Amino acid sequence: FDKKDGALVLAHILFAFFALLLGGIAGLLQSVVRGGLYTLPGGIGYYQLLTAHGVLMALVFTTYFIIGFLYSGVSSTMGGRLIPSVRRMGWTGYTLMTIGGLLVLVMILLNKASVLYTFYAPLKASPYFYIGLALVVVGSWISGFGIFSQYIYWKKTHQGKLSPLFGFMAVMTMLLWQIATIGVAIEVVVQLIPWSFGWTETINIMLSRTLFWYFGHPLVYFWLLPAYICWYVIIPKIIGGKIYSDALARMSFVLLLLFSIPVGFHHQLMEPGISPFWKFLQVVLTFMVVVPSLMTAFSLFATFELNGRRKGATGLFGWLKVLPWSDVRFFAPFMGMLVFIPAGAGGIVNASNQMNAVVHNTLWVTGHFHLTVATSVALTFFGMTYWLIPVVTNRVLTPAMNKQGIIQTLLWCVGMLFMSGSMHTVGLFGSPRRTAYTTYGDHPDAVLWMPYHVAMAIGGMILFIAVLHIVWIVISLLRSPKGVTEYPIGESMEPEEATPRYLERWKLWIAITVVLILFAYTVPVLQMIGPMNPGSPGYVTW
Ligand code: HAS
Repeated sequence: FDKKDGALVLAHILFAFFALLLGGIAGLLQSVVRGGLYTLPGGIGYYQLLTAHGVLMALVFTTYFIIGFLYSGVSSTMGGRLIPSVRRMGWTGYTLMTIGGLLVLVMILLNKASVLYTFYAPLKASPYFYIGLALVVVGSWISGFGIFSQYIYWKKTHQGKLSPLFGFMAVMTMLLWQIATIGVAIEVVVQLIPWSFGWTETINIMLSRTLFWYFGHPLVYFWLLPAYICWYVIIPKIIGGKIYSDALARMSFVLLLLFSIPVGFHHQLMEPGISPFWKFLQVVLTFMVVVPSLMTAFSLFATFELNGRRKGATGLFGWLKVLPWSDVRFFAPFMGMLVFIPAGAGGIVNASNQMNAVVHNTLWVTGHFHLTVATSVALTFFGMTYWLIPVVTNRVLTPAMNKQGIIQTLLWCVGMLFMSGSMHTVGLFGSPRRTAYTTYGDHPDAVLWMPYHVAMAIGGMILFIAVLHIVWIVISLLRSPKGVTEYPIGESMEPEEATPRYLERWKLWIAITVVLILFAYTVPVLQMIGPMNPGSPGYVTW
């Protein structure tokens, strides 16, 4: 692996794990506070910790890991190394993101930005918190343009050829990110910064939440797509099989681009100020975005089964026996896949209007995203780390480290079983999310919730040990023996000609995405900002 590219990738990965460690400390503390087991010293606030935890885990850990991983893959599959201008863009993006990220962190630590990771108005943070966020977004755009440039360079030097699957998926992931972040950029620059500086007195709450969720939902697919890249492209190679269908994999990514953005209202189903028709429409689109995940499940089962049959496995589940269970590069992402089945089912519950009324703003939702992003995605990212760090540092994974990885994965799953299991259950009993320790004056309902909150704290403690374990593994990987580790890229079962070329017609997919966004958002946004405002007291104009 190219040394200079390796340094860029490693810088991203190490920063990601640094954020994971800090976020893990905040997570442990807040879980024991909420369970009533500990009182915070020195004026540290519960919501301050919750903000730090959410921002560091959901925004910093993921974004750095994803960009580092995508750069590693495009370097490997599209040219063997990054062209110098792309590498420069990668470093510029990294620097801006890091300056912005540190500014955000300092504001949270100073207790000037305890606004949670969704930073909803009217909670107001210091303007420097929002400026930090804007820098992170601009930095990530530059990194995204780097990935597009490498793709364009590859296309120019390979006229008429189908792009490598990894490259295609990397472009799709960053495209999704660029289109989605426009919403949060407008919210931060046009609404939040002027308001927090005091230049504007009021803020349109409905609009700010809508702009946030226009970004916030595709954000979850920005986390998911790199995990899907691993499941589609890397896992077949690791298990010694082949990618079931290149065309199906590309199609599922196209569908994820089209349908992941015009669905933000499923986070706002319980909010006034949006007419039921537009909520209904976005719920229909939400059910459309489930389809590519079902296609992914189908494709994974097909890959596993065909791989097993080729190796002589018989019977309905014989293929399970020939999977490499003791290889952490397979085992950790596999546990992520397994957890994604109940996690995705929970998402479908959330998306259903009537059931959303039961679970919205309860700990059920927190349970849902600890299964999706904090288990399916996080375990997949951990699983990738076992070969990614050796690849970019020209080292090898030792059997001892592999064993540690298996233990770490199991620890994570057990911790999450306690934590997310109790969150889901107590959420159904009505326990609200984002609430510090309280028994509401010993109200019987709240007293009933308490054992579950304690179980959550036990899960939090196990997970904290697992965070320390993975950080220790990362440090050990940096010191593992020198050697060559292959970048595991799977091959498709079908010949290249089987993939229809229209799947790479970017202009077409971007145009359809824009049409869908305009369709889903134009009227409701106009209703929020004035011309079509029906004038109910629930509406505030600019
Ligand atoms: Fe979600 C809230 C709906 C997926 C993350 N979600 C959240 C929040 C986060 C989040 C962070 O409709 C909280 C935001 C906040 O702070 O308020 N979500 C969905 C739906 C899906 C979904 C329909 N969510 C995700 C993913 C996330 C994520 C992915 C992160 C990565 N979510 C919602 C809704 C809310 C919500 C509402 C708002 C709730 C509220 O009221 O506030 C779907 O995309 C899920 C589709 C998934 C599947 C599963 C496919 C299974 C696969 C695995 C195959 C396994 C194999 C191995 C092959 C249909 C691909 C098996 C092997 C064997 C041997 C068995």
